[in-house]
Amino acid sequence: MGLFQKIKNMFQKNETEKVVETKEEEVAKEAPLAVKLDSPVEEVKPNVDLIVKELKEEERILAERKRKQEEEAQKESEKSVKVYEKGLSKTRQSFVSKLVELTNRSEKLDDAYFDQLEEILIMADIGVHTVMEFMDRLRSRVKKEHITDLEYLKEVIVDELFIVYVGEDVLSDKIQYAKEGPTVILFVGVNGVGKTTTIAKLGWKLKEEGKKVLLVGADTFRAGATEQLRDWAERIGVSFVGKGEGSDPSSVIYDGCKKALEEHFDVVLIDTAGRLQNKTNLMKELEKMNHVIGKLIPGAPQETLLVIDATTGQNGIQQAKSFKEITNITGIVLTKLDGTAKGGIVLAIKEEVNLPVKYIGLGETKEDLQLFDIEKYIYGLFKDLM
Ligand SMILES: Nc1nc2c(ncn2[C@@H]2O[C@H](COP(=O)(O)OP(=O)(O)OP(=O)(O)O)[C@@H](O)[C@H]2O)c(=O)[nH]1
Ligand SMILES: [Mg+2]
Repeated sequence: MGLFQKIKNMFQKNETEKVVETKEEEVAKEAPLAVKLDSPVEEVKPNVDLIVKELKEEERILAERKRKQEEEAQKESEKSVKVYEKGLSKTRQSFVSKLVELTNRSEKLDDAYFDQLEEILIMADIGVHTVMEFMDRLRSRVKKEHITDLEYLKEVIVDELFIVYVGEDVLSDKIQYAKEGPTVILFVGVNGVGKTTTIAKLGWKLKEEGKKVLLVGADTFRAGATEQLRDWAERIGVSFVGKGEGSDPSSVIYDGCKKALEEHFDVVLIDTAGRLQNKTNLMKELEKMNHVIGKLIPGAPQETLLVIDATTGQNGIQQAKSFKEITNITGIVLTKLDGTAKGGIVLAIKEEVNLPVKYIGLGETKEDLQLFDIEKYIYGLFKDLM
């Protein structure tokens, strides 16, 4: 089955699964009871009745609990799909409506059609190389499958975009947690991209998952940066370590890691200053930070996430290339996707910098940070086509 159908079925499937499971549960519930009820031994009957009653009650409670859990998971998933839908609406409106328009006004699949499609994709910031690869794949598939139906072609486009993104790759989009001891995540990125806000959103999410979270304010460069993070820590109800403006970021990190070890924190999120003006200095500073972290907590930082502002388009891609040269970036957080019509940048990052997008920011509230999920992303983009 193609991705288009798969995503289209995503929600209906959830519904039918629920119905099927309920039926199975009912059968399972009846079976052991039938045996007990058939028992011919008279004397123990009152006992059997009691046991049956208790069993029934226990099963009812278990079934109820399971149903609630499933309901919660379903609600979470629906909520997350909604955040994607809403956050990608700008991109969808410009990108998909252009695609629909093109399909409506074209009569056949000719060179003019392909040229205009190419233009639409490039306008969405998908990135020239990705678009080229995609167009080649699409042209050869059209030829091979003798596709002439423009409606069907829309489905093929969704499928092929997915394939271009996933490729043969094994890049992990999940956060790597330490097997033991605190997991340290270092956030880097230029000014104003959304590092501090992302840390707050992620801190809140992890706390909700039951983790003990520590925020470390190692942006000692910008006035007010420490206070901004401290305020967030208070608002989301997690711990905080920070020093005054101008102190050595590595010494703040030292204090943070020490506290994390002594007080058994699960996750340490470190905010850093966003400067890329002087590459050599930044590289040295990051080296020092990594050294301090690794010395106190072997194997850490488990993740160094580069935060990029999606509204800056190709500029963001350049930042990713530069940061990749100076330190070991393990993933990208792409913020402000809600503020751009060029949400195709997700695909360009993959193609041009070959780093996994781990989280995306789809708005300013704490719920708006989402683990990147290619299927929800494609659904968010193409939902009007389905
Ligand atoms: N719409 C939208 N706004 C966002 C998102 N993420 C962050 N912002 C906004 O971007 C602005 C800058 O965010 P910060 O978190 O302060 O950025 P920073 O990288 O820490 O900035 P510096 O500390 O100055 O380097 C704030 O107004 C945030 O509310 C997002 O996903 N969507
Ligand atoms: Mg900041």
